[in-house]
Order: sequence, then structure tokens, then C-alpha cells
Amino acid sequence: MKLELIHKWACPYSARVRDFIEERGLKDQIAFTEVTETEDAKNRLAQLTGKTQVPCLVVDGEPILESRDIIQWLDQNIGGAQNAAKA
Ligand SMILES: N[C@@H](CCC(=O)N[C@@H](CS)C(=O)NCC(=O)O)C(=O)O
Repeated sequence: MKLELIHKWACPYSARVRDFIEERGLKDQIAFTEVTETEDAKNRLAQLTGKTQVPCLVVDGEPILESRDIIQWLDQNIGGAQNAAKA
């Protein structure tokens, strides 16, 4: 499964997702793209979602918006309790 988090350093909603990823020890499984750092990221985000909103988790090419939904997806799909214990 290919996972990419399109985020912004200055965005508190992005920070919430990054914190969850850090706490659960999932960093190695996710590629991070800062949306303001490349024109390509901005264009891809717009193509995928029709929006400029971050954070956006892209799962095998499918976007998930909303920090709460992203965290819930990560929790249910790759960040179970066994990882929480390790963090
Ligand atoms: N409810 C959203 C809020 C996300 C949000 O407001 N992100 C801001 C940056 S902090 C943003 O992308 N603003 C530009 C836009 O919405 O187009 C979430 O929880 O993810």
C-alpha cells in the first residue's frame, strides 16, 4: 500500500496528523510532502481533491481529507494498539 501525507508545516490540522503518526511509530510507512514546497504537490492536491485543503492522506492514489478522518483511517488500517505500545 502506498501512503503519502500532503501537509503544511504551519497548519495545526496537519500537525495533529503528524503527531499521531509520530506517536504510533508510522513515519517509515508514509511519504511526506509539504504542499508549499513544490508546485507539483499543489497541482496534485488540486487534481486529487479539487481543493487546496491540507492535510490530505493519499492511499494508493485515493485522497482522504479531514484530519479526524485521516487519523481514524490510520488507526484502523495501519496504526493499531500494538504500535501505540511501542511509541
Ligand atoms: N477540518 C479540516 C481543516 C483543515 C484546514 O483548515 N486546513 C487549512 C490549513 S491549516 C487549509 O488547508 N486551508 C486552505 C483550504 O482549506 O483550502 C481538518 O481537520 O483537516
